[in-house]
Amino acid sequence: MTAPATKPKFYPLIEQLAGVILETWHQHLELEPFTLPEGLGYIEGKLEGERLTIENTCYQSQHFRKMHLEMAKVGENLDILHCVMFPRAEYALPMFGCDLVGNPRGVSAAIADLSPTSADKTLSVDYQTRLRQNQGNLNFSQPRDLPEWGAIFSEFCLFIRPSNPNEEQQFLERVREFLTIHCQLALGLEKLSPAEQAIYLAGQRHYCQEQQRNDKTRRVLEKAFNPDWAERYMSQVLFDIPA
Ligand code: BLA
Repeated sequence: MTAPATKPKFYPLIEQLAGVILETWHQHLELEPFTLPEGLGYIEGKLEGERLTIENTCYQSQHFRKMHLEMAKVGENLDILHCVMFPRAEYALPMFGCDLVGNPRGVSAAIADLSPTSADKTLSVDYQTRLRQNQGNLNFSQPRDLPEWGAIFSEFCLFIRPSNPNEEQQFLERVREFLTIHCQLALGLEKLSPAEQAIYLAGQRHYCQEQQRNDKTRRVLEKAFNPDWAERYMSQVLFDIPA
């Protein structure tokens, strides 16, 4: 299926965040296309009579096996941005992940993180130093509690409901910072030994397994398509576990 001639309009913060993600990727990395499994680039389903559309943009680079930006729309009521950068196992890199869930009244969930994949599940000193620099300036009035599987996220994880335009812009700029730090530090890394690669790959596998426990995502996909399709999409597109 090909994308419709008229692009759907998303909640403004979602459009802006997609712009920031693509801009930062293009600014720092040499991008190559990444082909998703057959038929999963542009998708349409029906959720309780409402049309669900999913648009995927996907790249790879020297340091990242797969950089996935997804924008999904359920009728007029639910807009979702999902983004994950999967590192190549050759590099000691955390996982960048971001999810934004919006409705006509605002954004209910805005989450972004650089999640560790090392054996001791901490970020390197370089990441910690850069991430601490502006952390003290952040101020969100409605922080949200992570679910149990959220133990995969770092101490820098941002999970909030933005309560006004100022907080929306603050979130946007913090994500830009996460992405800039991530791309810049990735470019300076040496390749790991095969033994070390195995450890980081295990870390990625664990991250993906835990993300697949997100019942809220699964429920939207199960209702719009069916449980088998949802399982396939979550395990092969959203959080595919590298071999
Ligand atoms: C929450 N994700 C949600 C919610 C919905 C989705 C409807 C509930 C919103 C709310 O509680 O206000 C739905 N998200 C989707 C769908 C897709 C999607 C359908 O990406 C894809 C088609 N999720 C991620 C990534 C992270 C993530 C990369 O995909 C984090 C880096 C986190 N989403 C995340 C978390 C919650 C959430 C932690 C809250 C879960 C909870 O409260 O139980």
